[in-house]
Amino acid sequence: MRSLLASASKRIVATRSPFSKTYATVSSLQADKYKVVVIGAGAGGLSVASQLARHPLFENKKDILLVDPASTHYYQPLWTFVGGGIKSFDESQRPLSSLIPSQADWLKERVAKIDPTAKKVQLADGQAIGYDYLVVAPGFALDFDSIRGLKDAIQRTKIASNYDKDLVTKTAEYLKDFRGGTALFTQPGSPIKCAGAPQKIAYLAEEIFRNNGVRDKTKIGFYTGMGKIFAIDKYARALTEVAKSRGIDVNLGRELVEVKGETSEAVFRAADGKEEAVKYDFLHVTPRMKPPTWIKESNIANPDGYVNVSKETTQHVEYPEIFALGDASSMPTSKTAAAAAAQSGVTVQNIVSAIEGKPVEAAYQGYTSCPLVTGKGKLILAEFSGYTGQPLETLPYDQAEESAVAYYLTSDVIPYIYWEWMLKGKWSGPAQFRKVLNPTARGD
Ligand code: UQ1
Repeated sequence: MRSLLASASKRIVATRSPFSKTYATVSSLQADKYKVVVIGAGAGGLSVASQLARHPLFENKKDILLVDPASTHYYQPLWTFVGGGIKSFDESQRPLSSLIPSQADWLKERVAKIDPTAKKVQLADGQAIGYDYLVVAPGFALDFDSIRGLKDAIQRTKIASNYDKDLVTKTAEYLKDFRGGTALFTQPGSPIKCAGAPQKIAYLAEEIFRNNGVRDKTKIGFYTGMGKIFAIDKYARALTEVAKSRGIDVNLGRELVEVKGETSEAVFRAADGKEEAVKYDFLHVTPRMKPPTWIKESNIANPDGYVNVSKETTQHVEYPEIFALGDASSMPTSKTAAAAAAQSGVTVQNIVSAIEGKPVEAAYQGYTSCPLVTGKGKLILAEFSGYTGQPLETLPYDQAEESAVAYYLTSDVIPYIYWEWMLKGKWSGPAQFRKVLNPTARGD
């Protein structure tokens, strides 16, 4: 025990000093065990940690530990606007140190594995930290490597991706400089975060090409491995119309499997295994995504590698002290920050109930939202339950219609809600607003 404590105190953590507005960069861990350990300081993890930190149960003590090796937190929903040349990349990032709640410690370290029986998180540096409750929210890893030839082709040809912090600014640059030819936009056939984003950038690109006078020299193709343009029929119908009216050629059931940099060709595979090569001058890639492999290695995964939780309570099906939310969780809904927000409220309520010895019964109903930008000042605000497939719209109009109000809500109001409310533990989705603005919508 002594040696464990001694080694724990040697670990480097960044923690905020309660006595000043600046952030101490290095301090020591308070303990080798925390009441709640949260893995991942993304939208879901930070939101849960901040809500717990505001709860009286955690008043005046440091009993929450966030574990994340990142130095920077990104508001990834902004990256569509960054790639479209509408917002600066800088607006999407903040130092993670500035977002850690003062009631929590932050361990800037990678997780190697969890031992759910011993209730310990093994860290990449070989050390371990104990927990009473564990929140698993590490998000998705991008799998660019599963596309053959992509790495080489990125060096030789104009390829970008709004899903990557380094490639998103390339999207803006290449679209601005595009002088005609073929622009292709891809989406894989497996779950990704923000499943609308691969087509949003096609709409923004089409508008940029028109404004730059090169649209009539340009062919635009959207290729998706999915069988539909969008999972929910109501929005799929509206988006199919948008794509048609903008002259975007939509190809369903076609997944990007290879890029040939030497000949500037993208190779798409159909469900029957047939492959087709298409020449491109610009290629926007959405890679496959997967939960971190240590989830499987820790025996807390479902067969697909996601943390195996109840889709209602967010509690692990086998280990009641483990909860999970966000992209790496098994909850079968569309993976978005809006979903993580709704899941965070339920997770916090249930952890508090568990600590207090009460039944864990708060239930997530699958709420998620996808703000589908269709141009500057135009947006289809999809809001629905991924569990029922039914719309759950907050605003008092038909949200399948392109709207300027929904655009400015998404470009300017929701980022404020995210930084100032969600990450500070004061937002778990728009359900309260919906009750007032659209009382006949039901669901969460
Ligand atoms: C939302 O709550 C949320 O999380 C902060 C988002 O993530 C960025 C969203 O995109 C949306 C649309 C919501 C829902 C909020 C409203 C006001 C409809």
